[in-house]
Amino acid sequence: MYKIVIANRNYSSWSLRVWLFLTESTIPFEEIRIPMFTASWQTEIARYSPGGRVPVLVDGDITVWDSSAIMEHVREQHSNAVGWPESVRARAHARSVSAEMHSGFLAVRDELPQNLRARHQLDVNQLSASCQQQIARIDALWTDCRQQYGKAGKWLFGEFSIADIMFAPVALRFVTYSIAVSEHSQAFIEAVCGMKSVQHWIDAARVESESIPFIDDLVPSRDSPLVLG
Ligand SMILES: N[C@@H](CCC(=O)N[C@@H](CS)C(=O)NCC(=O)O)C(=O)O
Repeated sequence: MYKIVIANRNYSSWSLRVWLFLTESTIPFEEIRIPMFTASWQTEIARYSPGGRVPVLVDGDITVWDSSAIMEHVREQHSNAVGWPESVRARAHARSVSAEMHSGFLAVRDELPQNLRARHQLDVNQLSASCQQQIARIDALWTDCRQQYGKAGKWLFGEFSIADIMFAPVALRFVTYSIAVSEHSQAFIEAVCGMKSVQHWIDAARVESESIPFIDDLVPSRDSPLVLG
């Protein structure tokens, strides 16, 4: 059985993506949870990954780190796992926006860190110009997907796909920080919040005992000790 190494549910968005992918694919797995930024975090994670970050997938004597590599690896072995849309055009689009998420939106990731338990009425004008631009880009991206493919279902490309997994934690951040978005984007956020698996993850996050003060206190990212995913 696969093992996944994840961090705190409350704070770790990349852990959530891989957990959601396996859960929604109904692939059984065991979980190893290592809370982030404790004194022993780096030593403990180094036992599993040379990259020093989570998530990590352990598949027998094979180790895979980085969420995209994990999803690709698992999909090679499970053809029914959550994947890409049917049509070539939608698939190209879904791959593009997923890669855009995986490699970008750094200001959003820094300035709006995942914190599922928290609620902030954030004034977006307090965010950096690049963070505001990235929020607008995400809103436009979701709106475009919903307008083009929304007739086929409630997800970004109609049917549930890897693109929804990539953006699910972003939808949850927009709830945490009360970020206003278009009606189409709001429908996507509500679809994510309505998932049983997501609610299950959030319920477990609520009862975690650890607190990461620089995230809970919304310390400006330039003063934060580390960049989160
Ligand atoms: N590109 C990586 C990002 C992984 C990542 O940044 N994970 C965060 C947790 S969500 C982490 O391990 N942060 C610890 C650190 O920055 O030391 C992926 O897709 O898995």
